[in-house]
Amino acid sequence: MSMVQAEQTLREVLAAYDFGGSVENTSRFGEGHINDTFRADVLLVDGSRRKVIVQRISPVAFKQPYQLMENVVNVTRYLGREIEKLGGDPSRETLTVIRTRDGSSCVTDSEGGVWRAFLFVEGTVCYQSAETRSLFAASGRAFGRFQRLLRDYPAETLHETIPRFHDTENRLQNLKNAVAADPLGRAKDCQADIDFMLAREKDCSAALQAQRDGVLPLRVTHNDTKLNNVLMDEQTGEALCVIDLDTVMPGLVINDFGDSIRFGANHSAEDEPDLSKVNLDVELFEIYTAAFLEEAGDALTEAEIRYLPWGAKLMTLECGIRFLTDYLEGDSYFHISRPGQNLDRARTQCKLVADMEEHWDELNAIVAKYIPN
Ligand code: ADP
Ligand code: GN1
Ligand code: MG
Repeated sequence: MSMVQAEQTLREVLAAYDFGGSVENTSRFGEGHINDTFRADVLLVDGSRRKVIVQRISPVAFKQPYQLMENVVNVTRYLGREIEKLGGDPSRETLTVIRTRDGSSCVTDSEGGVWRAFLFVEGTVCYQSAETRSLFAASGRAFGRFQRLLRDYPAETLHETIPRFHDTENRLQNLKNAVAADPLGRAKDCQADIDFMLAREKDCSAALQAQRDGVLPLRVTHNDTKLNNVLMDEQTGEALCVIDLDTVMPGLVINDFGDSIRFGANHSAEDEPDLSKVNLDVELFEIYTAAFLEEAGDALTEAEIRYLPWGAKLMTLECGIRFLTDYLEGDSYFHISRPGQNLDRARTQCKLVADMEEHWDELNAIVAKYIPN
């Protein structure tokens, strides 16, 4: 598929929709690394305005966009029904896919790009870092609740939108392949980082082995639980809506926990070049643990709780491996806004992994408090 800028085909895409008025303005929106996200401002016939999210699904990340949309439609419909049973508002507490004029859940542009539109969840803030403890706790409750709401969802009906997404062993193999090929001659700039990751080869099997041994069960999981994939209510400060459902698939709950810790339990940006600013905040780890388990705890086994620190370490290591692989391969997967950004991202992850190792006993003691007697 040609990789034209999404802006070039956005107009065609808008023509496929009836948003109830005319689109006055469009702009790039959010700080996701994968899809091309736009906000469209619509002037309705009654003179009022609404916003919608219009998104091109990343063709690099997602090879089967129609299957992906089938997942998103079915999961949001299911969540909507569960939210309604609890007396909530599905149009704000989960994503709602807007249908095209001909009733489809997505539209293909003349370049082969696949797009979808969502109701814009108004009155929300999307944070890029855990600015306050209560914000981080709220996100933990949101992802814990997400886990709980989907506990009876028929996992076997979900498509695997990215095969082997959290297969850390395979991610490390991909890094080795990229180092061997080194198409841009970048490996020499990051030998220490490569060595750091290769030295943890055995770790890469920890969760997968537990899964193979039947210790950790497969569940319906989100798989991309960073703080900027949850919208916070502007008024109440409570988490409102879990978004970015492209990777909802069968997976390990420890990975959902772990990815949140990776991104949120520190006070630096994911691409912070000054590593002295990148530190695991153990208190935030504990706050998230308590909040996540408050909502999801009943559904989890003792082994899952015991393995939570592994989820944190593995998601961080894996994400570092992925950033570094993408850096070596020429930044084709994760969007970058400056050269070297994926290398900086990889290095923050290594720093956090090292911190987690340093605090390993402490992290395990924290989760042990939440194992029911
Ligand atoms: P990516 O996969 O690229 O991360 P996301 O689906 O997470 O794409 O969307 C990117 C950003 O767009 C989010 O972090 C959030 O700020 C914003 N966003 C996405 N969907 C909505 C929505 N329905 N309402 C309001 N903001 C949204
Ligand atoms: C991507 O799509 P986004 O920006 O929410 C990535 C995650 C990474 C994350 C790192 C589908 O998340 O796996 O952990 O970047 N999503 C996909 O910030 O690859
Ligand atoms: Mg996102």
